[in-house]
Amino acid sequence: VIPGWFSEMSPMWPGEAHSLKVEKILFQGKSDYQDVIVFQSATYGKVLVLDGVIQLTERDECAYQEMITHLPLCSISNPKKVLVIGGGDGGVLREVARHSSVGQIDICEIDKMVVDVSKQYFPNVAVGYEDPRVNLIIGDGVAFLKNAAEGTYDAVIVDSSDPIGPAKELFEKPFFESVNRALRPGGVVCTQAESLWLHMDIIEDIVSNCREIFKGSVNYAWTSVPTYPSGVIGFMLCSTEGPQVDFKKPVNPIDADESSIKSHGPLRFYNAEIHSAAFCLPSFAKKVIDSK
Ligand code: AAT
Repeated sequence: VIPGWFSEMSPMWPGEAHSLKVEKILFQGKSDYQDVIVFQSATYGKVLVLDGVIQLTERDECAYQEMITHLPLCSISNPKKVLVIGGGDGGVLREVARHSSVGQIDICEIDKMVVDVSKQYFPNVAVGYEDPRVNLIIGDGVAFLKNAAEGTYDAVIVDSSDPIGPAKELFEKPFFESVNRALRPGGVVCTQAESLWLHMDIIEDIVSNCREIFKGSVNYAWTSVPTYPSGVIGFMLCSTEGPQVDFKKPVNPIDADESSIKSHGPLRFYNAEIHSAAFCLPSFAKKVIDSK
């Protein structure tokens, strides 16, 4: 451990630790679920850390939040009801709110401290909560989806932390079954699905569960986020039985949408080309994912 630096260590990425220089610790607390830290870094702006793991930095959060949101929402026309699981910082809400077709945005985050801390230290991220379409539920996403009415949502976005801690069940089969039930026919789900470099074992399990459950299409996409382990993170994108969804060909463009740019500013990362490119996989991963 280098004094004055934060190093991200976890059994999920043994033998390596990405480090950021700390200027100042702004918040340190312990919620019912996890340790919460906010610090000012020297080069990535403010950083939110849960149980020692970086959740977002001001500098690169756009890459993650824009991709996890617009990959599913730009793949279907006229999304109306959207559910976010996790995502307590509000960044995904901010991105969902760009879509004018959306009339209802439910969010189920387990940890109220994440919501409060984000509103205090990350106003440009938590701005998502200011949209009147947002309906916040503090609770466990697994329980929430178990009780959700069948066929309710056009899209579910699972912005979850890693499977060590409160998010463990969000990576398991019963959870994906509940998601499938809560989606309308031809509805879509996008879940945080870890790193191609570090977690092919986890990805393999998610892919085989999803192929059994989601009878539409099942795809893996990825993006570059410098402050996530190994610098990349992926997403599992699936659709339910019903009208076919071709995730690789976005039908609902947002990057040139004038009203979205006017109300929310231009997108920093997502565009239609990077959408399609996100589904191109390195050969080692393609072989495994296609064979599942
Ligand atoms: N958008 C920032 C990125 C995140 S945040 C993940 C959120 O999921 C956290 O706020 C956490 O409190 C919440 N969460 C964890 N478990 C549950 C649950 N069971 N139900 C609802 N919300 C939950 C993800 C960062 C990825 C990091 C990659 N290494």
